Amino acid sequence: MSQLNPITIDTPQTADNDPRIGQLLGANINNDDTPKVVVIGFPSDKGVAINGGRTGAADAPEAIREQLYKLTPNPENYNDFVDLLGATRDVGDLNIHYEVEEDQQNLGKVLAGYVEQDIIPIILGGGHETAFGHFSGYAEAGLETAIFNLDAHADVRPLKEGKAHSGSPFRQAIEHKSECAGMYLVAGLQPHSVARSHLQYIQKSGGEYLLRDETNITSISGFFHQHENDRLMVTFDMDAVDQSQAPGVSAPCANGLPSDLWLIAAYLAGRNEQVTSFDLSEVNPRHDRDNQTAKLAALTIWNFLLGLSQR
Ligand SMILES: [Mn+2]
Repeated sequence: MSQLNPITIDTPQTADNDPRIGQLLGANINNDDTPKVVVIGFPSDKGVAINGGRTGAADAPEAIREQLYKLTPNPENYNDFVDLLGATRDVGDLNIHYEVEEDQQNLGKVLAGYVEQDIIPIILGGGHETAFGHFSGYAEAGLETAIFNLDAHADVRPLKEGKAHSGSPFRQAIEHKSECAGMYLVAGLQPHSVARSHLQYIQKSGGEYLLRDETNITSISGFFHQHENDRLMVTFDMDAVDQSQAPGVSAPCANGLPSDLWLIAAYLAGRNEQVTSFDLSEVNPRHDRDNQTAKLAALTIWNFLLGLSQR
């Protein structure tokens, strides 16, 4: 059975001279051509449930695509952006079994085939357990990668009763037997939401962190370039953004980052040659307000694509 379920988002109907992302995706590639970028959904929130959070993130891939498909390509670097979209394939959603480890492993197996070929996956989570499935792609392929996480939380909690969850992905990656995890960099941390022992754990494992007030464009771009690996997997947890701008998340944050900074960070990740994959996790449409968070999520992907189109 195929691991991927095709998606069914209506293509927006617009004038010929006003095409939208949904119409442009994959326009330059045939079925057997190799894409430059793939979009893949990971509709799971089982890890959030195990971590004691509010569920709903499983609905995010569809909600994000609905907003993303309606957006225009950037009118400024139009040709490059449209070319990139034309070489980007939306391969659908992973078939989820609601067994976190199994689903993460299955995501890893699909992603391994892409990262081996230098195809850039954009993964639409899911709870933040998505990120360990994302890392598993590198582990499966035997490729070492540094990890950059933009998040209110460190997500290096131990397993719960032996089970992986949305708060444990980076401890799982750091301790993984493949030893494929390079440096772990996490920015946007809320000092009132991070155990001291978890920060010590990050430092002991050779990683680094930036607290929320230290997280700005300069420090983020510096962070992107300081790791020693050729590869950098990037993961964005929507709960890093302020609750007023991202209400639809599993764990809202009263003093999060402004959405401007978040979007620039997504653009910088796209533009950075070393970034080899990207995921966006923890969007929770069940708690969204007028699709505000889904729209910000779509803009996040748009900005990452914009950066990619300018490499
Ligand atoms: Mn997280």
